[in-house]
Amino acid sequence: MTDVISVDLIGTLNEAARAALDDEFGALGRKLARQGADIEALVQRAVDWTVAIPTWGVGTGGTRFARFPGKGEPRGIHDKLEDCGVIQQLTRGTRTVSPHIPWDKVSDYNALRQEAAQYGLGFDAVNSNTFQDQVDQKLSYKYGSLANADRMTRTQAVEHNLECIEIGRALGSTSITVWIGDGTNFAGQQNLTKMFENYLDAMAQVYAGLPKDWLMFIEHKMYEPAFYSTVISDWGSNLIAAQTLGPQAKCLVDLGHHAPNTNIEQIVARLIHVGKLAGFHFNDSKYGDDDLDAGSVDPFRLFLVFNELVDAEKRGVKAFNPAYMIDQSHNVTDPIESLMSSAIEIARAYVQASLVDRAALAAAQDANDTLTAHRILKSAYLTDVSPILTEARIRQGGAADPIAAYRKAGYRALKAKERPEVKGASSGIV
Ligand code: LRH
Ligand code: MN
Repeated sequence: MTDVISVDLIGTLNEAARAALDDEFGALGRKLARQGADIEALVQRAVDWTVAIPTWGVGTGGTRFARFPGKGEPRGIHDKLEDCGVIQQLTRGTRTVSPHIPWDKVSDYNALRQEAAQYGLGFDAVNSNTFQDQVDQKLSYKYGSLANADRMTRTQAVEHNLECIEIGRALGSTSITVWIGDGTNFAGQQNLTKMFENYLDAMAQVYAGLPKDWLMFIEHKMYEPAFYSTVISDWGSNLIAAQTLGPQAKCLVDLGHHAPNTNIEQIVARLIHVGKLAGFHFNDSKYGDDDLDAGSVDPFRLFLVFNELVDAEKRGVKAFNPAYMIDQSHNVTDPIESLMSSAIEIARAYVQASLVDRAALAAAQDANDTLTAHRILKSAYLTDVSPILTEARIRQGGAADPIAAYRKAGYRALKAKERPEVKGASSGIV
């Protein structure tokens, strides 16, 4: 196991934080005990919790207008794994990475799997990419990929997804995420039903290539890059596709892929109800697919999504095992710091939702005691569970304050010396 950041430095910083933590942990423990909750059980839930890091998230992101690369930018998957190793070493809550093909293509995936294991990392869902044209590509995806009017282009997109499955098998993944930007910019540009049927026909060929223990995650998105219609634009189209394709196809919820103010927690509840919740791409947004840090705009909404997830877990929903992944674009912050902070905010929402007194909530709901029901939920959200999250990190060898430890270690400055500066204008999310 490779510890990129000095273990002694982490130990020294944790020791300095110990006294204050013990005081806050003790006080929270007594508060929770008065509510009949066991703080040690919550620490164990925080220890067991993990969320996947997007390999494409450790490089500085951008928009269609510009991308302003930072210092020590990762040059490729090997640098990205090292950066993901730092995030896991300090937070101890990000034990897998989600790769994107062809951005993370290499010649030896078995070696890459070993390399990741060195950092204590495994591979989560592999992401295909038929929303860009590659240099050696025969047919363009300008007018779509799996839903393109041209059969040969659809076949090319199917073959790419089947190749991603083979790559994922070599990496130890057991799922593929299929997001396509296919759609139209003008009414009449394409027949909306024919596009959907083309898509279903092509996805059935990808589905046929799934190993028996694999899942296919279908990701919906309201718009962008298409601006009039998008083939898989919402959870309705997504659910029809997943039900049409079969039991191994499920619906992935990227929080940023909905209209502002959409009640995403109810979409989550519905997908759980039909056994079709694949999992999540966590991020936050105020307007469009802003890919901002999770919990940075509307942490209460993130909590409400986790409230549905913990409720399903406590109800004993069968085969309930959603995939939890981050999908963000870090345009103005150090990507490693943003991913660590986001991983902590996602774990926070999970632990807060685990605090909800579900028996009392159900009783208030049954009695139509609206305000009591809301206050029970709100009191869990308003509980500062930071001591639980910090204790869970330290017990696993992580940092009491990952961002402080990262800055103290001077990792970015070190990488800035090692990795050539990226100059010149560029744009796009990666
Ligand atoms: C599409 C998306 C998808 C990824 C891409 C990087 O907006 O959310 O999940 O493939 O971002
Ligand atoms: Mn996404």
